[in-house]
Amino acid sequence: MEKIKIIVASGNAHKMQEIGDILTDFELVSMKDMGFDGEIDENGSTFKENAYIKAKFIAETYNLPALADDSGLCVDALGGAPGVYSARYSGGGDKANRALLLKNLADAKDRTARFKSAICLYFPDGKTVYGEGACEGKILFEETGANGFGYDCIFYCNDLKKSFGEATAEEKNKVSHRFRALCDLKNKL
Ligand code: ITT
Repeated sequence: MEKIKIIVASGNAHKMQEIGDILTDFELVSMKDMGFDGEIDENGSTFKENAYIKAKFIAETYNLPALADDSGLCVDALGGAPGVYSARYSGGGDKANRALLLKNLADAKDRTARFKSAICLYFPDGKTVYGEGACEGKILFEETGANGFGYDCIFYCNDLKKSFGEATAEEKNKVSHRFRALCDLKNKL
């Protein structure tokens, strides 16, 4: 049977790779491949709202189903920050974001944290399906491992008993917030 074509509304190549490795039952194309090279204003206050904004924009632009992931790291001792601001936490990219988070947690007794992901699949007729997932862990005291992206090397994953930076892509994709959100979405389709 022919696979349904879905545009992945993300400019993050790491996310694209993970979504492609997990969601194998669809034909996925990147928004870049569709010719989109702009920014989408993510002005929502929740992961779900931002996933909706990105998926709707791309689905309406190209008149095809579009899927977006909005995700981030939520740290208990920081009241859930950086949360939806994870990508823009320091204003200086992934390395600076990790450094700021470690600095802000220097005196924290509790380093409990979780990655969260919200996925929105938006169809051109306006129908939406959502998936949500989380992955529990702790913030490490220093960068550990070189795999992954974003906050992976400072996140100790409770399920894997090691950092996401030390995990292979296969290991991460079996337990991650993104994997769980995509499973939740698939169950609702
Ligand atoms: P798109 O919006 O274009 O998809 P983005 O990187 O801006 O790409 P988000 O707005 O959802 O994506 O921000 C998510 C940020 O949260 C991301 O840049 C990382 O810093 C962090 N993050 C999310 N999932 C992660 C993961 O699996 N591993 C490490 N960091 C992650």
